[in-house]
Amino acid sequence: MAVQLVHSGKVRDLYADGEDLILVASDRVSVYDVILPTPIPDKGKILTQLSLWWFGQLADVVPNHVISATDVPPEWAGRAIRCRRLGMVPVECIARGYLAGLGLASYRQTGTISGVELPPGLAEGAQLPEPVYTPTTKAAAGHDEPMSYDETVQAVGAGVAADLRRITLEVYRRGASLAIERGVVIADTKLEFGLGTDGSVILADEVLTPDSSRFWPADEWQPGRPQHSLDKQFVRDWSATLDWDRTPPGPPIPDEIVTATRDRYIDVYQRLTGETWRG
Ligand code: Q0T
Repeated sequence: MAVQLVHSGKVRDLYADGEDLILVASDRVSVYDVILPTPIPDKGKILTQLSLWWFGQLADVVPNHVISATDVPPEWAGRAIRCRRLGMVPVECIARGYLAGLGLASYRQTGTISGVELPPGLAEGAQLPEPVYTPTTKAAAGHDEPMSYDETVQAVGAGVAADLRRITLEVYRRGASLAIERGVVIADTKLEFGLGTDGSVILADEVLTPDSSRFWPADEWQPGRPQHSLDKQFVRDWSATLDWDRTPPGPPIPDEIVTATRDRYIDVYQRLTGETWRG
């Protein structure tokens, strides 16, 4: 039976193959939430292989949706994962260990993030005293909204809500502590979970990739300013030199920026996994 497109995201596509799903990572790249017309060669393969490596590293923390990374249509070899079709939890599970993005905005406005009171005087990019769980809704259109812990309990029940928080923080702690030893700050990460037939929580989607997380080079980390992105900094810096208003369509990326960015994705993969990238 032929695979059928279920959902096309900004950078990844989801197909149904009988009972299973096939998650396919493209080489598309976004900057300021706009997909650029030029692909980054091998980006989808690199992030898929990184995600698979993390699923393995985290197998003792949480079961995952992976069925096979090799039993996929040959044209998608390396960039696709065959996975179990799960009932998805309607919560985006985010853990933050550093002050950036919406966490920074919330701290500046209220001194809190997701109801957690933080010490005064933290700088942009600062490490938090401990990681904070900041769940949001999964909006079909528009932007995800913060959810209180109680709202997650209303949405999924007390048992699953507690599992989501515990597992999200454990995945973040494990990932961030391994990454920092290898020169990568993982500032925050977004996880998606499904439920097994027995109600158990299963890690789905991608995990601890630079598309689902903020990765910063540890040797350039300097609280008090916006942090350099480990993967997209060259694209951002180049796009900032253009007369472009950050609305679609984005500009084509010059070859030297494409090459430097591809090298960054390979570098992240190699640093974290300790494996040589063989594309
Ligand atoms: C999903 C059931 O479509 C998505 O991303 C790609 C564009 C997000 N998404 C994932 C599911 C998964 C997964 N992963 C799963 N194992 N079972 N649904 C739905 N949306």
